[in-house]
Amino acid sequence: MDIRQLGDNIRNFSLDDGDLGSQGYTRVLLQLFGYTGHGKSSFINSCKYVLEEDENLKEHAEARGSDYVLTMVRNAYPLTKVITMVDNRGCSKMNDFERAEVYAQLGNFIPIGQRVEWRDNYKAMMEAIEDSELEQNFSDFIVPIFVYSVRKQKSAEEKQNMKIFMENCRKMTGIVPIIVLTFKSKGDYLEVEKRFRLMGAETVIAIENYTPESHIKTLGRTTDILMVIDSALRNVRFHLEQPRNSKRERIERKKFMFNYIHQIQFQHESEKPESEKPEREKPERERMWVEQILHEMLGGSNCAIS
Ligand SMILES: Nc1nc2c(ncn2[C@@H]2O[C@H](COP(=O)(O)OP(=O)(O)OP(=O)(O)O)[C@@H](O)[C@H]2O)c(=O)[nH]1
Ligand SMILES: [Mg+2]
Repeated sequence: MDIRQLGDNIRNFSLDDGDLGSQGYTRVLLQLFGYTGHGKSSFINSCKYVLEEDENLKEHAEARGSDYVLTMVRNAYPLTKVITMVDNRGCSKMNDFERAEVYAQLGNFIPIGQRVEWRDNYKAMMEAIEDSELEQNFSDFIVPIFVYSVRKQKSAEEKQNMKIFMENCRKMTGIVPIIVLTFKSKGDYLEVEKRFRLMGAETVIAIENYTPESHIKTLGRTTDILMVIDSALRNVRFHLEQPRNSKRERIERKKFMFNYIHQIQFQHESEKPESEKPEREKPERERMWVEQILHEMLGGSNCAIS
C-alpha cells in the first residue's frame, strides 16, 4: 500500500464503518507494554511524528536513557480523535505481582493518568480491582502491543514467561498482542521475530524508532511504524465484524484478574517457610509431623492419628 494511503487510512479510521457499527466502543486504546528501556515512549513519539507530518520530532512521551525506569504514570497520548496510545509503566523483571499489575493495566482496571505502584500483596491488588468499579470503562477497545528491543537478549526463563504473558494478554483482551521489535538495526531481528512467531505471535513488526539523535525520515522507517498502527486497526475491524458485548467482556476480564491473583497468592503462601504460613494450616502440618515421628519410632509400620 502507498505510504500516503496508509497514513490516511489511520487518520480517517472510524469505529462505525463495519456492518454492526461501533457496538458501544468509542475509542481504540493501543496499550504499550514491555520491559523498561525497550522503546515504548520513543514508539509513541515516532507514531505522532509520522502521522502529524511534523518536520521536528517532539517528545510527547518522555524517553530517556535505559539505566533507570522512566515512565511511572500511565499516560494517554491521542493519535487521532478515535485512536489513543497508552504508555504503561515498564518493568525490569516481571515477577508474579508485577505481571498481575500489567494485566490490571491491560484490562483497564487502573485509571489512565494514575501513578502505577507495583503492589506486592494480595489484599492491595484485590482492593485496586474493586476500586476500579468507581470508574467502569466499557467503551475502550483495547489492543495490546508488546514492545521488545532486539538488542537485549533475555534468559530462557524469561522467554518462557513471555510465552505465558502473551497467552494471558490474549485472554484479557481477545487479541494476540502485536509484537513491535525496536532497535531493528542493532540486532538480529529476523531471529527474534522467529522466536516470537514460534510462541504464537501473529503480527511481528521490526522498527527503528525515530529519536532525537536520529530523526531524518526515511520511507522504510516510516512505513514500518505506520504498519504497526495499521495492523492494530485491522484487528479492531475484524473483531467488530462479530457481535460483542463490552459489559460481559469486562466481567470476564475481572474474573480472569481475580483468578490470577488468587493463584499467585496461593503459590506464594505454599513457597513460604513453615514458620510464616498462616495459623490455620498448622494443625494439619503438626499432625503430619507427629505421624512421621511415630512412624519412625514404630520402625516403619503404618500409624495414623485421628
Ligand atoms: N537506536 C535506537 N534507539 C532507541 C530506539 N527506541 C528507543 N531508543 C532509545 O532508547 C532509550 C530508551 O527508550 P524509551 O522510549 O525511554 O524506553 P521505555 O520503554 O519508554 O522505557 P521506560 O519508560 O523506562 O519503561 C532512549 O534513549 C531512546 O532514544 C530504537 O528503535 N533505536
Ligand atoms: Mg517510557
